[in-house]
Amino acid sequence: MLLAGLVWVVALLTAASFVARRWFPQAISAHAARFDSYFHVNLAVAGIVFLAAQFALGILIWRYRRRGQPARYSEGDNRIELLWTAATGALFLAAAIASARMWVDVHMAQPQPGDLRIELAGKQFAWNVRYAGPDGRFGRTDPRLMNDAAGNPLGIDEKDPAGKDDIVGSVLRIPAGRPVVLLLHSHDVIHNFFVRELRIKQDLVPGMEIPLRIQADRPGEYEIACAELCGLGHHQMRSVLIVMPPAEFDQWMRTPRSWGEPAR
Ligand SMILES: [Cu+2]
Repeated sequence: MLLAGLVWVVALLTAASFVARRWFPQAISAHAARFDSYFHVNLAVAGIVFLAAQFALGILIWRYRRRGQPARYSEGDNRIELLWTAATGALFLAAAIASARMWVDVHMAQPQPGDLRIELAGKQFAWNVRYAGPDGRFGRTDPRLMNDAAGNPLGIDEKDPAGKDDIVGSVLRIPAGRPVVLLLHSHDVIHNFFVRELRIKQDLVPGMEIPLRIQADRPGEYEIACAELCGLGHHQMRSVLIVMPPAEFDQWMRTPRSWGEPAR
């Protein structure tokens, strides 16, 4: 009886420690809130199954405790085994369908005509951000023009009028409450764009332009980390996502700058 009680107490304390824990940093988008509720439903279902199994274990310990008779062996019960295997399968399938939908809504989202487009390029070991500027058009780029020392890490062609007002910086600024399409590029190896508060991770793959449609609703500053081990300086590959009130963002975008002047 003592052992059965101990099993129940330990199970309850374990479950309580999971309930009391704060699992994530603040959520700043609708997707992040959805992600959190999916996680908590999973945790609740797993917790209920865990408590039920430990409770049943305690009952069996108590019911079949040693009373001096010889031990008896059980051959099992096919019906019960079939039932719990099917129930586990159904649970996994439901979880997979729900999470696949959530994944598709973020990673397969199609850019819309009114979306603000921002280029985000990763390289060992830094982030470069390019905004199209007030004209909304990106200028032509050429890899031969890439020159960090000259303030042109993305190789924008100075002769292209569309590129005259392009803004290049090392932090990512976006307006709050507006859908933004990040055009992800890598200049060398695979990197990964990761912002905890958005609950999003997306690889940057050399040779590909990967559009990622995001929307952040809460102004503030959040860390961007590279989440793909990309070389010796991987740990330094960080930047900041600054979510700004939309009016402030528009004003920042229209601030006159000379060509090649790095934006902060
Ligand atoms: Cu990296």
